[in-house]
Amino acid sequence: MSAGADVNAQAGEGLAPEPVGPPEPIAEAEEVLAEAAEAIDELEADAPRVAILMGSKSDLPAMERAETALTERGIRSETRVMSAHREPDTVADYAKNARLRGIKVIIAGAGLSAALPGVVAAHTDLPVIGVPLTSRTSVAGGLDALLSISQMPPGVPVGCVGVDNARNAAVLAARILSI
Ligand code: RP5
Repeated sequence: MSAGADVNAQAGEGLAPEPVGPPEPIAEAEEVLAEAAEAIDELEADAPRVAILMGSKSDLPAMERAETALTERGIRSETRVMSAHREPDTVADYAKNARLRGIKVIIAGAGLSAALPGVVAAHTDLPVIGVPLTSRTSVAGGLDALLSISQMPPGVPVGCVGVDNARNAAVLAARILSI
C-alpha cells in the first residue's frame, strides 16, 4: 500500500457515518406507545372491566342489579355516580380515560332527559349500553329517558335496554366480553 493510500484510509476512519435513529416524530410516537403499553401492563389483574355509571344516587337501587349480574358472572366492575348535566367535565374526563384504565364496556343509566349514555359515547369509542330509568318525575313511565338514550345521532351509537332493565345491560356487557 502506498503512503498516500495509507493516509486516506486513516482519514476515512474518522468519516464513518454516525449511527442514526428513527426521525424525531417517530421516535416520540414510539416512546408514547411504549409508555402506554407499560401503563396497560401495570394494570392490576383485578382491575374493573365494566364501568357502571348513573346520573344520580337515586338511580342506585335500579343500577345495582347490573353489578349483581356482572358479579354472578365473575366480571369485575366499578360503580360511579356522575351526572352529564350537573358534572359534565367529570363525565368527559372519565369517558376519555376509561379505555386506558382497562375498561372494556360502559353501562350508563339515567332518568328524565337522560344524556349520560350519549355524552359518554361522545367521549369514548368503547361500547356504551344505556339504561333508561324511571324516577320520581318521569313522564310516560320512563319514555322520556328511553327516547333520550335510544335516539342518538348517526355515528355515535348507544345500545339501549328496556326501562329499568339494568340486569339486561349487564348480560349484554358479558356477551360483548364473550364471558
Ligand atoms: C337524572 O335525573 C338522574 O339519572 C335521575 O334518574 C334523575 C333524578 O335525579 P335526582 O333529582 O334524584 O338527583 O339525571
